[in-house]
Amino acid sequence: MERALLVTVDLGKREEWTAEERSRELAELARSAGAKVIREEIVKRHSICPATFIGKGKAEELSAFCKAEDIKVVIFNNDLAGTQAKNLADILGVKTIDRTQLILDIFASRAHSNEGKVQVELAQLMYLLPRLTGKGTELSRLGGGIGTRGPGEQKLEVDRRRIRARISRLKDELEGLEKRRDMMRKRRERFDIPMIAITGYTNAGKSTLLNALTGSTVDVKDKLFATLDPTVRRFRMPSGQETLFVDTVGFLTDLPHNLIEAFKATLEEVATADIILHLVDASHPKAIEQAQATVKVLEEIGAGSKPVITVLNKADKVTDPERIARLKGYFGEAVAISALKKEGFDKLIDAILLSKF
Ligand SMILES: Nc1nc2c(ncn2[C@@H]2O[C@H](COP(=O)(O)OP(=O)(O)OP(=O)(O)O)[C@@H](O)[C@H]2O)c(=O)[nH]1
Ligand SMILES: [Mg+2]
Repeated sequence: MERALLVTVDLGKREEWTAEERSRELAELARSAGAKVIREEIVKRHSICPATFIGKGKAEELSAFCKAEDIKVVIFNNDLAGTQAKNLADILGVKTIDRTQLILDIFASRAHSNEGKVQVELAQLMYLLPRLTGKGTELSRLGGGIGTRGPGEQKLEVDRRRIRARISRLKDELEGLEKRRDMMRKRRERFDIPMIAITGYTNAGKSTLLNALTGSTVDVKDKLFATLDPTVRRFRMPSGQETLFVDTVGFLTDLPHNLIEAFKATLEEVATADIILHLVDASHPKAIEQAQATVKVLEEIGAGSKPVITVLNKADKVTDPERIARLKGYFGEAVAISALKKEGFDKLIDAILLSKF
């Protein structure tokens, strides 16, 4: 496991997530990428330092810490500009990556299908392109591990012209895959099987719900972004009606835009569904903010006007009896379930039947 130092800059603005909360989530991401978080540093500043982001003095202080603690990677919670990343790596003396690179790295390690791999490589190259300075030697300096993995790992080109050519080839390939998907969708529509998309923040329990309902065996992990490729399974309603449930990639606050763009095809499974189940981890302290981030992504992918059923999952884990009632109050209408204990499914199915049939 790579020993990691996390750095979050606190500009003192009042935001929905405090710097500490954002740092907690970054630590979860880092853990999901296989890092061992040694320290979470919160740097308070009035403004960003254009050259080194956190200021030269602070960077030198952290550099000493990295040496003393054998840190292998420093992960910044904000997106770094190309020059900032370069200057920081020079001072820190270890691999320096930002939140987007960390997320891309997790996606890269989870991509199994051909389509998933193409989408991840596309997102990685789109991230890289505007950041290449000069001849682009940054990649070789990274030296393996977190932040450098990917389907295109061996191929990650450093030449702008070749990257552009590769991006357009990958886009063509995706278009071909999308056409196939379109055909499958049309076939589905002809048979009039309603499609229900399980969506929500990463780790909300989407795959657990799919497995519990349909007896499927999608990988369930207490990790962020365990699922990347969509899985579709049949489910017969008690009324006998056949339905299809789809489990897809989870959402996150400030999901890198390149990633959303590259994953359009996967996310279309959600946008074209008849009903959206919005799974919320009711036991998470930031449940409401996570739900807001999910709604934002749903709007961004054109699923904003679909019928949505809010599902408060992990109700078994909620100890405060008032909490579920409070969350129901916040969301208007919501169904509380435990995907793990298979509780509340009757009410969930009632809600689905009410909204569609
Ligand atoms: N206590 C409790 N834990 C749950 C419940 N549902 C899921 N979990 C746990 O939450 C973690 C994440 O579950 P997943 O089903 O992988 O979540 P997901 O939404 O598919 O996550 P990603 O694919 O990573 O976005 C696992 O450790 C599950 O065992 C629940 O109802 N109660
Ligand atoms: Mg999953």
